[in-house]
Amino acid sequence: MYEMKLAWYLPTLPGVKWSIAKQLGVDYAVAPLPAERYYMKPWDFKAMLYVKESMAEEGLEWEVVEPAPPHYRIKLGLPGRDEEIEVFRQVIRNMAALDIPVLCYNFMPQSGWYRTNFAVKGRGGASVAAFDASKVEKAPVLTEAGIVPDEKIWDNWKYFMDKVLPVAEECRIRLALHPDDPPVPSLQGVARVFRSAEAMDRAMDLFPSEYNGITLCQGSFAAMGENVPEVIRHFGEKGKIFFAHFRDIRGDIRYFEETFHDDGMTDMKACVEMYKAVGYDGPIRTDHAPVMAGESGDSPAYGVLGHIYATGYLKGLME
Ligand code: CS2
Ligand code: MN
Repeated sequence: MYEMKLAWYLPTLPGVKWSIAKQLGVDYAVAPLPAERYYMKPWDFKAMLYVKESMAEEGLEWEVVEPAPPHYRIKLGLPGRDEEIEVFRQVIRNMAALDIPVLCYNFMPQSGWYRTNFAVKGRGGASVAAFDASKVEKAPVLTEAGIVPDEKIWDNWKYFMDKVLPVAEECRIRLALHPDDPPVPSLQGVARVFRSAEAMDRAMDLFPSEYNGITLCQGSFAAMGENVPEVIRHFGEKGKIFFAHFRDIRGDIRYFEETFHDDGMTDMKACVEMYKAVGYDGPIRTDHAPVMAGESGDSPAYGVLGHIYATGYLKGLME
């Protein structure tokens, strides 16, 4: 079978999802830093250690830290960003000590990934997440950040990379920049710059380093209107894919809905063939799936049944 590292996005403590992942034949874990416990911060070495060890006990290899440590001030360039950067540097050093090779981060200010509706009905009535630009554009006021132009976000990212990339290089940890989702020019006046393949290329060119790479989020690139297999070729040929998000949508940047992984507008078979063609052998996880019949909707895009289905579909394509 093709050698990409099939992973699941998992919580940091043992439970049903860990067991289901193993029952699917998934051996790699993508996980956030653990919740604060007693006197341990999420980025404390001891906290990351018990997650790594507990997962290993269950036959799961913690391969990717996602999402990244707190970065609200970093993204907006606010006072206190240096303290947030220091936490990033500590997490990277901890990752090196724990043999966790990839850090997936994004630079989406203020909201991270964003949708205008989590109750849209997809195939068979499954609940899917949707983005309708016309709805969020109705916002009556700007946010507390005011107008933040592209250049300011680029400057903030460069400031962050100047201080974090050297530590990643020293520790041999791969920084995998996730494109903006949705890849709109701005949300309520705050720019989103990683909204095109060209912008992701610019990010790679600004810091030419074998530890500066991307998360190839197929759904985000699809929303950009990019040809996803070609994007995989483009970044894969340069060895810049550090992590892959397997998901799909229908629509465009004005309006899109998330779909089952076999029911979107992307040629998913061509994507998997392209990962193989460029020799990508890093981690890949199923990203955002519909919430299916009988499931509660309290963790949008992250139910279990849709990810089980997507994992089987991806495994079939890999085989
Ligand atoms: C997602 C991420 O938007 C996306 O494409 O991959 O935003 C991911 O769901 C979150 O960052 C997980 O914390
Ligand atoms: Mn993604």
